Amino acid sequence: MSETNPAATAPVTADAAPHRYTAAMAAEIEARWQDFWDAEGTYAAPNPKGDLAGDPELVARPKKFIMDMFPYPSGAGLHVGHPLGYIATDVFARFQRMTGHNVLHTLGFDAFGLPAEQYAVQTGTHPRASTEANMKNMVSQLRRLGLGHDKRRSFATIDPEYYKWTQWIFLQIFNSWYDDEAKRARPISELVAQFDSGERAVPGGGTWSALTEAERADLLGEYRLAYASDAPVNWCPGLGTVLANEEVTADGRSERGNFPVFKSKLRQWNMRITAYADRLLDDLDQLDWPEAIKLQQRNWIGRSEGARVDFPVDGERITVFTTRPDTLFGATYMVLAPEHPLVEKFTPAAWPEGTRDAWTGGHATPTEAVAAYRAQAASKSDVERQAEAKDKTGVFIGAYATNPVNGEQVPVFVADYVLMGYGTGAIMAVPAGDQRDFEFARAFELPIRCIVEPTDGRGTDPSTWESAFASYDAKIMNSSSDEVSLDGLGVVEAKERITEWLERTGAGAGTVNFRLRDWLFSRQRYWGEPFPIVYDEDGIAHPLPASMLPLELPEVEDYSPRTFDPDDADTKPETPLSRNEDWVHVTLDLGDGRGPRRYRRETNTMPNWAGSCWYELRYLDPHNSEQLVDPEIEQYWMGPREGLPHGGVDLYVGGAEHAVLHLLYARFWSKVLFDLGHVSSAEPFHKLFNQGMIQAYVYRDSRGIAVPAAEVEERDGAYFHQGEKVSRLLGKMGKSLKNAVTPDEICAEYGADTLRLYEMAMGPLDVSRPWDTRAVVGQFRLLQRLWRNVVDEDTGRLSVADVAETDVDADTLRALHKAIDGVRQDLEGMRFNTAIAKVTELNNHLTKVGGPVPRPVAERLVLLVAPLAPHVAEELWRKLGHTSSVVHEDFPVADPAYVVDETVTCVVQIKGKVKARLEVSPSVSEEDLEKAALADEKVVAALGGAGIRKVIVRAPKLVNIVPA
Ligand code: ANZ
Repeated sequence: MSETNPAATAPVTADAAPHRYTAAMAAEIEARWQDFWDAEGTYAAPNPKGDLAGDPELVARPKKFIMDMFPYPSGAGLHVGHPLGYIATDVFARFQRMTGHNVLHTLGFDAFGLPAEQYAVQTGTHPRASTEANMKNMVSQLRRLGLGHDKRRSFATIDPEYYKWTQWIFLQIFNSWYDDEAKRARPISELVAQFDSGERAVPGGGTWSALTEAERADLLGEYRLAYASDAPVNWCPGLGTVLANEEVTADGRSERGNFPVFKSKLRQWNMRITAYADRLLDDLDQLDWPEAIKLQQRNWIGRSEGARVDFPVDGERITVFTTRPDTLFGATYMVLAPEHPLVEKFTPAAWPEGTRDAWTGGHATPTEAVAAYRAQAASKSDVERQAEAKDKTGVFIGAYATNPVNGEQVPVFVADYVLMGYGTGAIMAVPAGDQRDFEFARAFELPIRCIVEPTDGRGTDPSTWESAFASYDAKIMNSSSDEVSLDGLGVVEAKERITEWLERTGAGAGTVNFRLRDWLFSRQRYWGEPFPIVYDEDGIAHPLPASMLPLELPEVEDYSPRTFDPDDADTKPETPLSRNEDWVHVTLDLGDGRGPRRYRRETNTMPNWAGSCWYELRYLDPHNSEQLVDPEIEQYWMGPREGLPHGGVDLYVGGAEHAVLHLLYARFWSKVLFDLGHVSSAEPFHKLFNQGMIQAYVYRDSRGIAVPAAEVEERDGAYFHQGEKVSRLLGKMGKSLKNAVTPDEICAEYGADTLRLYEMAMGPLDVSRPWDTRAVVGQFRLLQRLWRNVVDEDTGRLSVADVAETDVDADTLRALHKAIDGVRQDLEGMRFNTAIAKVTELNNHLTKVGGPVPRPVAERLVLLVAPLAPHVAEELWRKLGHTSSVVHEDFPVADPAYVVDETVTCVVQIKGKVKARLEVSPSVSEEDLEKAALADEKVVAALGGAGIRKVIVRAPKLVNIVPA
């Protein structure tokens, strides 16, 4: 949408004053300073040591590590929405540089992953070729914006020197286990030592030395933080790969591509992120993140306090997890998830006497009924299974369990509303208290016992109820045995008492359950990091030694994923790397004393999240080939410090869509690396900021098809495309909606400084806002006026008055210092839009006053603008006679004498009539304003002792009093 506005193009024409700030001039200035900054390494942030060591004076300053979520090099290139965050961090980084910080700011590329691969498959080019071409294009688009990046620190996750360390971290994770007592990860060798010495018992008895190699591998696999296991995973035939839970939408489809996802039992790599559930939850409190994101992480981790209860069955037992152990007396049946491993064991050959017809599903034997029900459940996603409105289905397995609290025999069912992946995969069903159990009990004619006294007047006879009764504020009833009574207790006390009883009798124990599952870490794709794992003849996994890293992704002919009919759940994935015999089967000496042997390589690749789990660390020490990161350098930029007990990046800006996936995974890796002593920061990102989205109008014709926004004309409030009326709605910006505006277009028309100002001026950074190309010119005009205030448009010479500050008129000094004060605070608080408003105000003041601008004012105006519009600021700074870059100048400091508190007039009305005027601070609180109004002499007099019925306060400007 690049409507050309006559007003916008006017200044660009040739008949303008020869030294006016025009698009052509902006282009020239911007290119010149970008080259200069690159050549001078203006944005190089020195490390305290190593190959990027530098100016000790800079290193000694307080430091700031300011980071963006790095981009994915998509084939579509950037539209103006993409750089919003990059510009914001750049403005902030420049401000921090000018206020005495050593600032690390750079940008790399997250270049592995599905979209690049899909794009490559579609276009028939190798993913590396297309990814590199895309990166090249993005680099030049980004360079045009004048972002102050330390380019020495940039990299892409597909660089072998980078993914060498991604693989190395995988090995660290593989080679460690979580010590629940010490609450941290430890090397697996320490666990082996414990088993070997007998300090820790080998499960199942026996000694470590008596175990075979395969048995040892299996046992350690139960502990390793990265492990392969056969488990039901999310298989997406349409994409040809398995997916992490986080990549599956609420309706059980793939986040990418929207294909059905099925549960399928496959051998896959997992990361034991669940070991860190508590720490991932607890440490959120220390982070400066938006509350909404913290909440999403808390919900995803999903900590529930409750109890484990064992229900005996024929000498075995079914263990359930419940959040309501206080309702144990109301448990009238049990349900196992259809996949529960004990189902087969408990299912007898024939229906026991007294089995109701409603329970059998019409099958002749329990075995048959269970098999049929299992097959039916397997074809559904977890979400379908849990859907609230859905009819409850299930079958009796032909067995009874004993309710430990009252000895009652309760029937055991399988039903798909109980999921294997949550709790223990088994529940005690309490139809009176749980709606799903209630519906099931009704459908299967199971008893419902009222164990919580309803507080809503429905009475205590469940046969008259229409739903379960759930409340935490009610009293327990019908819950007494010889051993324990909960009757009359509130829920909280009842929970305590029954948990104590469970623990005393050994029938159960208080426990905490998490919703979080382990992270499925392998993908059946080509374009990802190969696993540094090989298998021997016995199928035992061996890690490659670090000396064999990087294990490079082999060049292959056919890198396409094998996809299947999206609805065919019975398909199995095929890894593209497995088609490469020479690479897969190798003879290696792993340096483990076993000499050269034949091995088979792991042919899965890592998920696209792997590369972004630790990239902040690589920025610190990007060329280190010996270590992940030098500890001293890591400590310097990211270590714990005052107010940041876990350390981390000072500011991380990106979209809110990464609330769980990337941010949770990266936190997990940080914690493992911290535990193993490789880094001093236990959290990757201390402060997180989510920028809003830049939206754009989507124009659609009568068939609903988007038409090119740039070709749409507006007439009398209606929109037309080729004469046809079209509709207009606010939506996303993008190629598919034909409304993308590129930064390149805007830079060509106005220059990068104008684009930067416009994006920052559009509104508060965290709020989404509509793009309006026609409004961009407003910021261009600001820069023209700024230019005119410093440079003579006819001669190109400096036009400022060389006077001392003492000779500047008081009004101007007040305007200047207020602007300095306000802009400083706004930039520090990332309120870039209001900062620009203040710069504009000062600039307008100078224009209005007229005459040459006094040098002390002009200089500081240029410094105020420098973080926002760095090119024009650099140019003007040099014109003002300075020989060093504006980038490292000190940001101006306001003289408090001129920053007197402003006041506004507040009108006080009684019954709508003005009775008094108060001078108050613009930020006065409603309470204070009300007090001041009621205390005012004139108001007191006007009220004449009458009482007050109501006071309406609209701070800071109005108080309306309604007397009684
Ligand atoms: C008895 C009970 C009585 C329950 C009552 C609830 C209300 P949250 O809070 O999400 O942790 N549950 C346990 N495991 C399950 C599984 N694998 N699939 C489906 N449901 C499962 O929920 C915990 C509650 O969800 C547990 O507490 C259990 O039902 C059920 F008045 O046990 B409750």
